[in-house]
Amino acid sequence: MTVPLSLLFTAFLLLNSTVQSHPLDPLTPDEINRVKLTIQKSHFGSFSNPTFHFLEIEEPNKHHVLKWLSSNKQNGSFPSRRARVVVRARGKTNELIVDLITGSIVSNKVYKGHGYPSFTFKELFQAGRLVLTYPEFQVSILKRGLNLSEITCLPLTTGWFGEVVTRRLIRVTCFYRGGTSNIWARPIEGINVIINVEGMQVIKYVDRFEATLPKAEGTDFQKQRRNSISCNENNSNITINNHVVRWANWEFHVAFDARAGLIISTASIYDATKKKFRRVLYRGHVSETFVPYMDPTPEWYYRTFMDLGEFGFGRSANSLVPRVDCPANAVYMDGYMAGADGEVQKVANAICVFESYAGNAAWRHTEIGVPGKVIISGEPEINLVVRMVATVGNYDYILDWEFKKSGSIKVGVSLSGVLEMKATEYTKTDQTTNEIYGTLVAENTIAPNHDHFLTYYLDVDIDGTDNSFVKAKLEPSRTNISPRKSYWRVIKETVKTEVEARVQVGLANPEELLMTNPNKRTRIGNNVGYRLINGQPAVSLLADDDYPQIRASYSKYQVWVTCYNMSERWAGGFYADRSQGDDGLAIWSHRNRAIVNKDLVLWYTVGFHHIPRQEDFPVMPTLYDGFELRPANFFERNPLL
Ligand SMILES: *[C@@H]1O[C@H](CO)[C@@H](O)[C@H](O)[C@H]1NC(C)=O
Ligand SMILES: *[C@@H]1O[C@H](CO)[C@@H](O)[C@H](O)[C@H]1NC(C)=O
Ligand SMILES: *[C@@H]1O[C@H](CO)[C@@H](O)[C@H](O)[C@H]1NC(C)=O
Ligand SMILES: *[C@@H]1O[C@H](CO)[C@@H](O)[C@H](O)[C@H]1NC(C)=O
Ligand SMILES: *[C@@H]1O[C@H](CO)[C@@H](O)[C@H](O)[C@H]1NC(C)=O
Ligand SMILES: [Cu+2]
Repeated sequence: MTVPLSLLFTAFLLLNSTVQSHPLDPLTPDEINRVKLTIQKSHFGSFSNPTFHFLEIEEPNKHHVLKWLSSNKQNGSFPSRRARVVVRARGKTNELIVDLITGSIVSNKVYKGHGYPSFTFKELFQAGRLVLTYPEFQVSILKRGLNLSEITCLPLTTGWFGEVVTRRLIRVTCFYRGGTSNIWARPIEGINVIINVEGMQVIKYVDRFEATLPKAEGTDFQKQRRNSISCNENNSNITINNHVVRWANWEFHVAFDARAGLIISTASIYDATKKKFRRVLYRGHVSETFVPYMDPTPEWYYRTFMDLGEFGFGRSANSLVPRVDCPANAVYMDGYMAGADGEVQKVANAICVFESYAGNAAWRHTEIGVPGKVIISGEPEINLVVRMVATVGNYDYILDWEFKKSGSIKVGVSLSGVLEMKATEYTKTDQTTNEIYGTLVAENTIAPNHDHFLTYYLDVDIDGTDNSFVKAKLEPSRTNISPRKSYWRVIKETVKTEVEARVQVGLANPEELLMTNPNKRTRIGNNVGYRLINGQPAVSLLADDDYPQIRASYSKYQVWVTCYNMSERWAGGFYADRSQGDDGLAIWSHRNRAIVNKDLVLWYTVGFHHIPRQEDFPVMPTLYDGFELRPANFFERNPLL
C-alpha cells in the first residue's frame, strides 16, 4: 500500500508542533497517526488487513526519565520517543517498536510463545453479530419461540483448559431484550457457540437444552437523570499542566492507556521541612484482573476472565458523566488510543480529577488538661481524587487514586454494573435441589458465584529508587517485670528474596508491611518508609492444578515484591488471551532474586469473593475495597501542621 506523501508530511508537521511535557506522556493523536503511517508504508502495508492490537508508548528507560526530571526540564523535550506496537498479520503476532523521531520501525519480531494479544473491539463486535446470521442459531431461536430481532449476542473470551491452542477463539452468549434494556437479565441458556475470530466463522455450535427465559418485568435500571443545579463553585486549587497534576503538596503525572486505563507516574510529595519534593511512586496502575466464575457446567466453566489483557481497561473506559461519575467541581482529561486499523480513537472525559470533601476530620484533638482552658483543634480532610470508570461487559469498575495531604495514597475500586446471570426453571429457592452454583436473585434467574481480583503494579520509590521490603511482625510475648503477663512487641524483618516476599494478608500473622529506604533516615534515626495498609483478605480458592489458576497463579497471594524490570508489568503475562501461565508475576517471583536495597515493585491485589445477593439485581449498588500507602517515618512529623 502506498501512502500519499501529503499525509506523511502533515503527520510530520503535527509531530513537530506538539510539545511534549513529560517522557511518560501517552501517545498523542498525531503520534498514533504517525505510527500507523510508518507501519502502513513498511512491508506490513502489503499484507491484507493487518490489525492493531496494542499501540502505546514504549516506556523509556527509568534512569533516563529520572535524570531528565531532576535536571533542568526546560532544556528541551526528552531525547527519545518510541511506540510499542503489536500487529496481527498473516496469522502471526508481530511485535514492533516504532521510533517516532525518525519515523522508522527499529525492531520487528514475531512472537512465538503462548497466548494472544487482546481482542480489538472490531473483532468483538463482529463476533457478536455473526451468530445472528448463523442458520442453526436461527433454528434454535425459532424453536424457543423468540424473535430474532430482539436478540443481542455478546462475545466472551474462552480461556485455556489444557488443549493445544492453534487459533484465536471467542465464545458468544446471547440475550433477549424483549422490553428491557437490561440484556444481562434475560440470558438464552443452553447454547454453546465458538467463533474462530480471524476467519470470522462459527466453528462449534451446540444447542444443549432450553431453560425458561426470565421475565423482563423489574429488570430495568434506567433512571431519569436530573439536571441538578450545582451549588458548588470551581474553587479547587488543582493545576494541570498537560499531564502533570499539582495539588497541595503533591505532584504527579496522569496518563491514559488502552490496556491499563489510568496510570499514575512520578508521584512526589513536597516536604516542607526538607524544602523539596520527595518521590513516593514511580508508576502505578492496574496490572491485571481475574474474574473466575464458580459454575463448572459446559455453558459456564470457561468464564474465567482476565479483563485487562483480554479486553483492556482503557478500551473499556467511559466518557465520565459530570455529577454522576464525578462531582460538580471535577476537571476532566481526554484519553486517546488506537483502534483496530491503527486509527485514533478519542475517549472524551476519560479521567476526572477533583477535590473531595467527605466531611471527615484530617486530624483533631480536644485538650482539657491545660488549667482554665479547653483547646479544640483540628482540620477538615480534603483529598484529591483521580478517577476513571471501565465498563467491561456487564461490570463497571470505578477506579480511584486518592491523594491525601498527610502523604497517603489511597487506591480504591468500586464495583457496580449488572451481574452475569443464568436462566433457570427455578422460581423459588426451595425448588433448588441440584447445586445451582450461585444465588437465585429473581424468578428464573441465578447469579453464579465468582471472584474479582484486581492486581496493582506499584513501582514505589520511597525517597529514591533503592528500597527494601520490611515485615514488622507483631509478636505476642510474655513478661514478668510487672504484674502484667503479656504484651506484643515488634520484630522487624527485612525480606531477603522474592519468594519470601509473597504474603497472604489476614489475621493469622499480624504484621505491618513496609517499603523502606534503607539509605535514608529521619533526623532521629528511623528508616524512612511507607506502609501498605491492605484491604479485605481475599485470595483465589481454586486448585493449583485448575487451568484458570495456572494462568492467574499470582492470585494465591495478595502481596508480592519483585525486582524492577521494565518488561515485567503485566501480572498475568502480556499475552493474556488463552495464556498458559508461563509469563507473569508468579514466574518472575519464582526466580527468587534478592530484594534488599534494590529498585522494587510492590504488587497488591484488591480481591472480592462475590456471593450475589438479591439487592445486586437488577443493578448492583457499588461495593468498595482498596488499600493505602501511608507514610511511616517518612516525614519528621505530621505533615498537615
Ligand atoms: C540541561 O542543562 C544543563 C545546564 O546547561 C546541563 O548541565 C544538563 O546536562 C542539561 N540536561 C540535559 C538532559 O540536556
Ligand atoms: C420482532 O421484533 C421486531 C422489532 O422489535 C418487531 O418489529 C416485529 O414485529 C417482531 N416480530 C414478531 C413476530 O413478534
Ligand atoms: C477549575 O479551576 C482550575 C484552577 O483554576 C482550572 O484549572 C480548571 O480548568 C477549572 N475547571 C473548570 C471546569 O472550570
Ligand atoms: C489555594 O492555594 C493558595 C496557595 O497555596 C491558598 O492561599 C488558597 O487558600 C487555596 N484556596 C483554596 C480554595 O483552597
Ligand atoms: C527482565 O524481564 C524479562 C522478561 O521477564 C526477562 O527476560 C529478563 O531476563 C529480565 N531481566 C533481568 C535483568 O532480570
Ligand atoms: Cu461480582
